Amino acid sequence: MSRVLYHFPMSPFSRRVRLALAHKNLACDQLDARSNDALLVQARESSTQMTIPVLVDQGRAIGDSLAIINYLDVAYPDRPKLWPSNPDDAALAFDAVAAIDGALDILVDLGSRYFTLSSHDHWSAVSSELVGRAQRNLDRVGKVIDSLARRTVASSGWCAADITLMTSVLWLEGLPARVGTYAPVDRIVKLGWRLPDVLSHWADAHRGRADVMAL
Ligand SMILES: N[C@@H](CCC(=O)N[C@@H](CS)C(=O)NCC(=O)O)C(=O)O
Repeated sequence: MSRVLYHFPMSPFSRRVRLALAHKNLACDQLDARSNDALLVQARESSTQMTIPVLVDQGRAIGDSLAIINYLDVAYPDRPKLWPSNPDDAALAFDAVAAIDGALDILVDLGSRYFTLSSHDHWSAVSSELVGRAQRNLDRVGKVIDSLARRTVASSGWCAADITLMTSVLWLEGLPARVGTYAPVDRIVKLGWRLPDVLSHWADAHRGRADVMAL
């Protein structure tokens, strides 16, 4: 049975899928979609999203990291679950992931897709408003994590919310060191957001995991 993941090695969206595959203990060929132009075109054209990551699993192509994670839980129900089944845990996990992506999507959009508008008169007002939203989302996730007297989002243990949060924290923490390597990184760093310390402290408990270290 073939399973291929088109990914970008440093992307938080790709990395969360790689951790999800590891959680499910599913082997997968991983193709760096930046390694050649033809591969990137092939990856983008495989799914309706036209973004990376894309998983092609047994002839089924799925774009969008969360769609891929949801798919994996449905397609492989006998493997460790990615989403908690207890409603209290599920509510926390889904809400945290929505907030994390509410921050990440804004930062990625402003630093890449929308950046061409940065010379527009209203750019400063619009981007400040959006970065404010991103910051509120990060701060909210920080408060939730701070309120939990445990190491994982769900009481049932490591799940897709932890995977999403971990890869996002690693990405946000790592951006300053990557300045000068890729123009969107430079722009995202300059947007003026701040990663709450509580999220880095939370991540400390998971940095030594074998799957995280293998990212
Ligand atoms: N919501 C998507 C976002 C993926 C995304 O933004 N991917 C970026 C790379 S980090 C991308 O494909 N950028 C190129 C493009 O949009 O053309 C997901 O969760 O997979």
